[in-house]
Amino acid sequence: MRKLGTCTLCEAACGIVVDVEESRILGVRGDPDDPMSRGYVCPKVVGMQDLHEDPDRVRRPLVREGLAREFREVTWEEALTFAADGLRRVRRTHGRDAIAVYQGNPTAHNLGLMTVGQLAFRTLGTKNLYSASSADQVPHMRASHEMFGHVLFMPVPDIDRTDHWLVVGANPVVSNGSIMTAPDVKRRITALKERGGKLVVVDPRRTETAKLADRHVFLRPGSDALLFFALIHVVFEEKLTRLGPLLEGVSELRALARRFTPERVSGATGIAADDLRTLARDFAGANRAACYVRVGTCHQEHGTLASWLAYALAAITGNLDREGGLMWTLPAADVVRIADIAGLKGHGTFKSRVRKLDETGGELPVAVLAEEIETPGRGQIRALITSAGNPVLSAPNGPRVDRALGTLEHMVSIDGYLNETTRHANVILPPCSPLERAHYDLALNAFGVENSAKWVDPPIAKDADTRDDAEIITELALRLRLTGGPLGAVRRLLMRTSRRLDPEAIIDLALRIGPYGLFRGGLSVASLRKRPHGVSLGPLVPRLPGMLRTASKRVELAPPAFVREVDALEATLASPVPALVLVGRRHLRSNNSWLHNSQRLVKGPARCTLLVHPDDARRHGVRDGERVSVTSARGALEATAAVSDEMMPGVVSLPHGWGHDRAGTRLGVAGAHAGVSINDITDEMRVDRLTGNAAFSAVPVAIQTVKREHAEPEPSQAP
Ligand SMILES: Nc1nc2c(c(=O)[nH]1)N[C@H]1C(S)=C(S)[C@@H](COP(=O)(O)OP(=O)(O)OC[C@H]3O[C@@H](n4cnc5c(=O)[nH]c(N)nc54)[C@H](O)[C@@H]3O)O[C@H]1N2
Ligand SMILES: Nc1nc2c(c(=O)[nH]1)N[C@H]1C(S)=C(S)[C@@H](COP(=O)(O)OP(=O)(O)OC[C@H]3O[C@@H](n4cnc5c(=O)[nH]c(N)nc54)[C@H](O)[C@@H]3O)O[C@H]1N2
Ligand code: SF4
Ligand SMILES: [Mo]
Repeated sequence: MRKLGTCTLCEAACGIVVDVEESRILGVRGDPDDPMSRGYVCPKVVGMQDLHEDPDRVRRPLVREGLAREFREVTWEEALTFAADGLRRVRRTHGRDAIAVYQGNPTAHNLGLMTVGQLAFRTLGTKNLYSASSADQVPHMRASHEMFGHVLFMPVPDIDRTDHWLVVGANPVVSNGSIMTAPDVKRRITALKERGGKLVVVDPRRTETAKLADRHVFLRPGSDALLFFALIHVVFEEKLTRLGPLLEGVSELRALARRFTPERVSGATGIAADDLRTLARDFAGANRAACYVRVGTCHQEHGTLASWLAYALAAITGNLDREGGLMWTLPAADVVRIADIAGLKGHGTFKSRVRKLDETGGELPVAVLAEEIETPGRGQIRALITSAGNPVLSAPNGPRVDRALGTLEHMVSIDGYLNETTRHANVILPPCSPLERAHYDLALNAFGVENSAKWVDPPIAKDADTRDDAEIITELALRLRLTGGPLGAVRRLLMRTSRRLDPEAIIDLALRIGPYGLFRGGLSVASLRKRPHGVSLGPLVPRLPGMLRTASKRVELAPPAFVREVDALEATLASPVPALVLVGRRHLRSNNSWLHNSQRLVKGPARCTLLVHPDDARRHGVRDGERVSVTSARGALEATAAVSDEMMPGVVSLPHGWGHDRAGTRLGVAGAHAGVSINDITDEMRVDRLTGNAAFSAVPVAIQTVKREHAEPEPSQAP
């Protein structure tokens, strides 16, 4: 039998066909009739089947009591009661803020977690909400908040209609795009070139995307805000602006940019002044140009400034909210409305207790999670719920998180793996596999390069003793008596139309009141069910000024909070450039920390290698294939060197999400390909100054060949 679905492993959200015989999966392939992905899938898609079948995946709830090291399998009833009792005990003894929640990246790909999960966690009433966002895109969120009025109004590049695509700090050919739902990026790049357009990549590594580019420029990690200021400088100086009527703060921006001449930032960015001028002229001179910034520009101390200036560059060259420039998706189910109901905050409405870092979107930066657990006093975290997250490997200074988790009074993990993080839990509540749940891409449809919608019924029926994430969280919420708050509000809203609180009802309501709803096309879950390959709702359309939520109802090009930071940015021009810095990278067959237990995906040459430029290798006496130690201010790790001129001199690169050799996990395949965790040596004190987002990039390091003493020959056993 042929079942239709969506691959939920990355943001491309490709349509899939699952071939099933009885309950056995024969294979997973691309759906040629999906209007967005048109049959495309990447090699990672086999992970959908492998996850489903993985014998190591936790299928029944596990409980670990007291000081016991071993988990035992229990009934759902027992597990949920145990989970809730522990949380209530902590809430009663230490107050609401003593319960923290950490939601990981797969949340965005999971309908239950995006709806019921978001509502329930925000109903707990704790200010200790954390997520992978603050290891990822919070700088984009803050920039969107200040410039356009909402943390979720992040623009996407209209790559299918642009003439010039400037990619800075992203590798979409491998990551398949992020905050830009664009299945088959390669096809779209080919189309761009066929229509005479250009791809320009700025990245400290000659990435897979850079290899397809018309132009690739190396940039010193961490200097993106300087780069964008220089580009803006040239645009103003050479009168290349195309200023629309909605821009506020043009003259302030011009005055600030005056300080950042290409000549002045050339040393810090590592880009020759002439090349900076060319980058600016080519961008501004293109008929339609889109700049795209992603994790590379977020993972740094001036990450928010980089996002701000990238959006500002688009705005002053007439490329904001315009075909082929940066645009906004018009999603069928409006996440902004749901977020508003869930009480999503903007920025800075409260601070973390210890380091006093600001919240964004109602969440505190994950960089403070460990210190909030470790530091005694009122509001100290004593219990933690992790949902779809693995902060021991993904948060900065993972070993500190690892130690802190061991000191909690109670920990509940909603996760299908007994991994580096969940091994600390007292209860593991395992959700069904992604093929056993219904799906609607609430998050990713809001960032599509086309407008689209698709409802997926579970391709495979789950058995009676298996729960999906929404069911698990609903049962937990009932036991915690979470009746008020956002969860209660949505429940009451649904009751008015005699529906129960479940993800399908929430999406149905959102679709009906959405922009293609009752009165305009009549989208609902029922109507989408009739078109199971999904529907295209057309290319991106201009959305300004209607969607702007800034007080001025204009695009703010010089938000005061950002302007105040410019002196600190300017001061970096005087700081010495470290001899060697560490950055991250992604691989097509990995997905953060959690697909390494698939034999089909993990096989092949070892991937967790340290890329080193030949000059640096020579300088440090390192040869290709040798073991090297990499030392930062935080610690040291060992990795195998791969010498490659793909790297910018002075920059080394190591992927994240490895280090699967911790005791107490159940990851047979991953354990055999353990690798090391880059976050063993990243620094939780290095954060984006305006958001507290983890600054994983540009970590100063030293490298050295590991000299092993020749082992003494074993004493002979022979008499
Ligand atoms: N040094 C460095 N660190 C980084 C990054 C980097 O580039 N460099 N990248 C950062 C980024 S962008 C991100 S997003 C984070 C990711 O950080 P995390 O989200 O913390 O980590 P993941 O590795 O994505 O772990 C996902 C977890 O969710 C579980 N899971 C998978 N699917 C589901 C599901 O449907 N339901 C439930 N309940 N659980 C599920 C998996 O078993 C796994 O335990 O890492 C960040 N860390
Ligand atoms: N195959 C695969 N796909 C994934 C993931 C995965 O782990 N594997 N993870 C998913 C997740 S959670 C996310 S958030 C997205 C991320 O998607 P992308 O943002 O495309 O992620 P990366 O491939 O890490 O690309 C970041 C690039 O920034 C560069 N870089 C590092 N430091 C700097 C800097 O200071 N300045 C500049 N300009 N560049 C810098 C790196 O060399 C790298 O090429 O990918 C998603 N897709
Ligand atoms: S690009 Fe690959 S991992 Fe991402 S959704 Fe498509 S098939 Fe899945
Ligand atoms: Mo991410």
